Amino acid sequence: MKFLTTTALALLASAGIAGACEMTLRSSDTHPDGYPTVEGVKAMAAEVEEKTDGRICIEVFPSSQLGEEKDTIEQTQFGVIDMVRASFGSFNDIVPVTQLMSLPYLFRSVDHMHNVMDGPIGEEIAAGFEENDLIALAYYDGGSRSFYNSQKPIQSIEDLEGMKFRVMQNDVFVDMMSALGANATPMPYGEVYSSIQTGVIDGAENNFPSYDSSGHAEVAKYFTLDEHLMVPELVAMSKSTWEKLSPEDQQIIREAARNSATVQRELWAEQERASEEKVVEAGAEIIRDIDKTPFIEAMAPVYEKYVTTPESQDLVKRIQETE
Ligand code: GTR
Repeated sequence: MKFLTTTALALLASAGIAGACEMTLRSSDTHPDGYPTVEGVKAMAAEVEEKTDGRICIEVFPSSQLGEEKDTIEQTQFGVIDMVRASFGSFNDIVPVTQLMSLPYLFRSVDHMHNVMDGPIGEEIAAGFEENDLIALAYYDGGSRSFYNSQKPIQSIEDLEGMKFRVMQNDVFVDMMSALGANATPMPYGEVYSSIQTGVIDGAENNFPSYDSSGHAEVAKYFTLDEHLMVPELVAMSKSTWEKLSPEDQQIIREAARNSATVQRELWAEQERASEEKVVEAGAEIIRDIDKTPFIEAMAPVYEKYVTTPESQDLVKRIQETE
């Protein structure tokens, strides 16, 4: 130490300060590194780090390293984890309004979903998260979800009769399967591959990027493009972490999260195409051009069960009326 001059010491100290994170926020994602949601939060992290001169760092833990989605949401509520990126479907038991937002065939297209989520309805829904100790920071794209299975090409609802499909762990999706005459097996994402492989279930449902990156395409090659669900995805922060931040830092984080949604949505569009191509090359059979009308009509009992109060009826109507 005695060989270092005071100037050198001062330089070292300032380098240390500039490079050191005063606060490191841990963010969870079920998807692997490189997946659009993981890269979206990394883009957010880069902006936050830059705008806070390295004071606030966000570390993304991919591939369910911090736990399965539902568990990590609860941990985020309690402030054990600072952030989580997850599908609205996994928030159903915690934030009631996400049940309505997870109704089958609620959104007509991805553009429709973006218009709803980026407008006043998106703000309203954010308030529902805050009541449950979560701060909604950005809505990400999850495309549309369709059925895939290991047994046979599904062309119609009749083909689903009696088959067993994994769904996310929520009642809306269980009821959706019953309405289609199939059996729902709710389970965490990480258990789906082996459950299909060992025949515990016949298949599952998801978008092309998940079907591809999870390896499900290897064990369930029949993919029916029925697009029964378009479920928004969310980057949320623990309210207890949020309250530790200064209003200025909150603003930086909000802005960076919003900007990251643009990055994520672009990456998403590319990944959807790339994954579709990849699974087809690897031997998946995509059943297109099916008649969706019977699928849409079959959902009537699900809407009857969940859209019961005047408030929920009004919300669904406003969503349907959004361009
Ligand atoms: C994916 C979604 C994940 C997770 C998963 C699942 O499409 O991005 O957040 O919800 O589906 O089915 O569990």
